[in-house]
Amino acid sequence: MSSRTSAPASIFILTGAGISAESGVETFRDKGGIWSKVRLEDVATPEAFMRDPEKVQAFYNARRASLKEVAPNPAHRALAKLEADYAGTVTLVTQNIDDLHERAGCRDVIHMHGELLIAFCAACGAREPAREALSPQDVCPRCGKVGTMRPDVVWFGEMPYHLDRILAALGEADLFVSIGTSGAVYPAAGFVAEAKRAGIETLELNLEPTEGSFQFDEARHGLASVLVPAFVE
Ligand code: BJW
Repeated sequence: MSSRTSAPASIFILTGAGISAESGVETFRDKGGIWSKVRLEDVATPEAFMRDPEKVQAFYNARRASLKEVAPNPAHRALAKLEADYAGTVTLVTQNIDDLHERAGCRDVIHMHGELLIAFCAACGAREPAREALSPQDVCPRCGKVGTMRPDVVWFGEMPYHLDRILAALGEADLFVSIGTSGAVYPAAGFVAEAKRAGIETLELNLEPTEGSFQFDEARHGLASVLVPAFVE
């Protein structure tokens, strides 16, 4: 790891939309980002899905379709290399619902906000691959209900996935690295404070300073495609 004298035994990495930005995936809160075009209350809450499933499915269908047009960038590839080569433990937690970490070669990615390429039945909990568009007319292959299949993503007001595993790994880490996230959404936004409380070293890699930058021991600003490979080398 650059600028370190002894490598840490356990690295906890949190990624956000910024790591996929240079692949062509839209971020949420940057100028021209997703939340400047659509109200999150209309597409990213369970209430929105109940009120207007067509609109919510169309929003995610468009994002799923555009995933086919993008590819991992050097930042995703650098983290895959780190996971493969590092002698200690690497825990990779992403808030992203894309599959670019996996396509770069990462084997163990914890998707705390779910995955766009999985469909989930709100009635019985069945999960199945979702490579194509979902529709409010879809039938759950397990329970047979109509209109209950939704993208397996975590909306506002829902509990993020794998929190027990995530918090356990954070508690055992020596270094917390936050990459390409504005730190606007909890509970992920609270991980840096959690790390500080536990005496863990903290590093932010982001295009620009965030509201939470002051909480990190060190913050480096620039493109993820430059900062992340430099960090890994
Ligand atoms: C670059 C770059 C380049 C650009 N290189 N960098 C306090 C405690 C707990 C909960 C709450 C709380 N206060 C409020 C809440 C509730 C709520 C919340 O946080 N609201 C806030 C708005 C205040 N949270 C929830 O509802 C969550 N659930 C929950 O809290 O359950 C109860 C609970 C309680 C206590 C403990 C545990 C649980 C669920 C949140 C679900 C978020 N869902 C979304 C959408 C669904 C998936 C999808 O459609 O994709 O997830 S919202 C959206 O934001 C998406 C993202 O994963 C998430 C984070 O965004 P991210 O990744 O940070 O993107 P941006 O755009 O904000 O930032 C990008 C950054 O990249 C920028 O800084 C750029 O500068 C940078 N960048 N290009 C490097 N090339």
